[in-house]
Amino acid sequence: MAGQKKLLRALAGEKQDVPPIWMMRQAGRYLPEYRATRAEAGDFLKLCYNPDLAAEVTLQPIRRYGFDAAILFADILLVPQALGADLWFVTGEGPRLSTITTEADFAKLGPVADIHETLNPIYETVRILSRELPSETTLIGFAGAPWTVATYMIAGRGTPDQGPAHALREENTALFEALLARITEATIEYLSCQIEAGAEVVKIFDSWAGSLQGEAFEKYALEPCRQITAALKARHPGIPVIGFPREAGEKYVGFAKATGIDCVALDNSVDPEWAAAHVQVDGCVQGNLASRHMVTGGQELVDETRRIVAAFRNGPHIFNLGHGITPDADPDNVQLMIDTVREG
Ligand code: 1CP
Repeated sequence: MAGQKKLLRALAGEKQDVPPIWMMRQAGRYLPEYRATRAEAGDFLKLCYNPDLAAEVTLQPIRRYGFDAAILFADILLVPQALGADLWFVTGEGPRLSTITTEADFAKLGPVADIHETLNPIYETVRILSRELPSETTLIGFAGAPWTVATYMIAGRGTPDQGPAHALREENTALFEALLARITEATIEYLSCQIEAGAEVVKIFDSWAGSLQGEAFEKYALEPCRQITAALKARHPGIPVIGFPREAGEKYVGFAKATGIDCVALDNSVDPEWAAAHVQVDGCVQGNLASRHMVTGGQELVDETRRIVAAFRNGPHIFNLGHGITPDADPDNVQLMIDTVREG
């Protein structure tokens, strides 16, 4: 595997003395250069749909820090928009979408075949990035997992407990499952186009997987991830897939085997020593430093970073945060984390 990019080597199961490193939301508001480009674009969605500027913000953290991977700059909520939902962002609050709670709402969504009309600029961003990234940097494409995307489509916004989505799932299971199936199909097409445009790895973000319990987790988090992974690997043999069933807890165990993904991304609620013993035994893991260290820094950041590197040292590992970096983070703390990981 010599000569291959560090991140791809980890995904292929190689243990490395210094793990590859990247960071969720590495292109984001904690960086002054991101804020400047976002202002130039006008707003967040205009930035997502402007291939030159979206490629620029994707490259900014690579130039500044030399991460081993770049993640396409886009958002998981572009898929609902491409399916016909209204989407807008309220400054200081977050996303808003038209809601889907009845068959009539669902009937207004368009067919999966039409999503590319909206999503073509995203594929163009991927093409620009695959030309412009340094040869050692891996390009990661992504999409939201069907359950997480559905929680926003049903509620019309982010919610603390995904209550409206759980309610629909219980009260109108047929409609809920039809919505999940539509998102699953769209996600396969979307990720497939990202791969054709040059994404070397894809990541499926299931940020709200942890709110699904028991059989519901198997049906609505694990099974869609398995279907998407199987379809992508059938069309693009060898494409590595990272899954992120956030806050899955004990359900992280066996998730990679059951879904066919190559790497499980861990949030910071799981202990790295526990995860090394129970999750990394099946293959590559990614994670899992708490994002708050990017705000607080200091010796605690160094100690916790060293602890995570040491815990995962005996198997394939991609160093990352347990969730996205927050806008109040200090860019110097990111450099301290990278230096600590790379000091070996
Ligand atoms: O104001 C801004 O500039 C917007 C902030 C922002 C950014 C930087 C949003 C709005 N999305 C993004 C980019 C983004 N979103 C990326 C780009 C690549 C990267 O650098 O990591 C990715 C991978 C996402 C994924 C995403 N969007 C998720 C899954 C991961 C996670 O954080 O749990 C989710 C849940 C979203 C929805 C979303 N988009 C934006 C916000 C603030 C939210 C969360 C809304 C909520 O739950 O209230």
